[in-house]
Amino acid sequence: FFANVELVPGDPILGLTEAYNADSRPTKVNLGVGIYYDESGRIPLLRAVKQIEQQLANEAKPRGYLPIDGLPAYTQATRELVFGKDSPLLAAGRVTTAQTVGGSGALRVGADVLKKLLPHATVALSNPSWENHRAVFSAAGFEVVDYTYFDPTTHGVNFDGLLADLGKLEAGTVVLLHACCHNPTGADLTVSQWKQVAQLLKDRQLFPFIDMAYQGFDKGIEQDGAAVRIIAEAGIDSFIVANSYSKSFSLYGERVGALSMVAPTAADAKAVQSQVKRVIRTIYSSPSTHGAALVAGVLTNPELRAMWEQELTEMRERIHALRQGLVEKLAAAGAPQFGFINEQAGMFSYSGLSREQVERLRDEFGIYAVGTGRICVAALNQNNLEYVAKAVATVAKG
Ligand code: PLP
Ligand code: TYF
Repeated sequence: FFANVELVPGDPILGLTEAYNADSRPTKVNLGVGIYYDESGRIPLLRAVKQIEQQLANEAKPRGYLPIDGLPAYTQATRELVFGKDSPLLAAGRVTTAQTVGGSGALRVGADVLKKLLPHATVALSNPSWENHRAVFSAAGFEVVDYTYFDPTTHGVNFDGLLADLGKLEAGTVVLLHACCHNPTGADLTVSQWKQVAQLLKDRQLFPFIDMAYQGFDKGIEQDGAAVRIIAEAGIDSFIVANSYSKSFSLYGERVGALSMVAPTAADAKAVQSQVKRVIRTIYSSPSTHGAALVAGVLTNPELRAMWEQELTEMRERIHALRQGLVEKLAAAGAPQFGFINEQAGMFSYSGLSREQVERLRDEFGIYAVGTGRICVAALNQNNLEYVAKAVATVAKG
């Protein structure tokens, strides 16, 4: 049966890490995958996470199955973080949240539920978007289209193009929106632009599907969640938020995410939750315990929560400093045209480097970036910053 099976291409981003690992040059740098590394080049284990983990180890609790939709303390704390504790949607019981296998799991479960509820919808993604968005929504059976997003000349958002394209979509189209720290470009909407987008979505009866994988990585927990609140305040009665703690808790491998679905009434939310549970039951039955216990333990303990918020603040401030350092070192190396990196948000920057320039970075310098020119700023540190800046300046000169 398995003779002549088609070999399909691997994930281009995760494949870069394999190539990086196989590279023997000591000066190599991996700017490919979206992971936050600390100043020593390691993935941090946050102090708050370490504390709760030790506490839980001491308690040595049994590991029964979680409910299909996950740990209640986790889903409740997530709802409050994502929508804001004082959100009228929460008070009205209109938000139903399920723990999922990472943000990726939230996207896929959300897509499968939507396929059942809006079977004929098309899904619109920003151009460009995270490559997995297209893969996940296509795999769930949706036709996927693009809307204009990035302007390569300004390295920011082409807002007129975005409004024009969203305005042309058919009513009922699912519009995937990055809440903040847009992957791959680093170009985000301002609050006033979000308000215009929310109004347009409402007027044209488009369905918002918000992906929030980087809450707290640009301006702060509340500011980075502005898109969710603005869409709620616009009076759009049904929408989805997929969120991930992979980055904000530095818990990549624990696969901690959640799917929140907003419905017009509390009764509708109950029915929606039954649909979510049916989908989860038929994929993996119920989620795993450990990561969710860590996140819930930190979010619900005032002391640990304050510690986590402080650590999150340190991570985002360090990213800002790295952006600034990179821009300065690039200018010093004769490439002053990269000032826009300071205007972009989150882990990523669409650097504007061509595929050929990215290849030269890899071949000549052992610096790995995505072929589209996306670099992960959060992989820089004081040891590699100057090396990277000089290499980028060299290939940018041509
Ligand atoms: N959405 C975006 C935009 C991402 O960049 C990521 C990155 O990992 C995810 C979703 C998936 O999150 P997770 O790693 O928790 O599955
Ligand atoms: O875009 C990134 O680099 C992160 C990590 O299939 C990632 O979101 C990349 C590819 C993938 C899963 C996660």
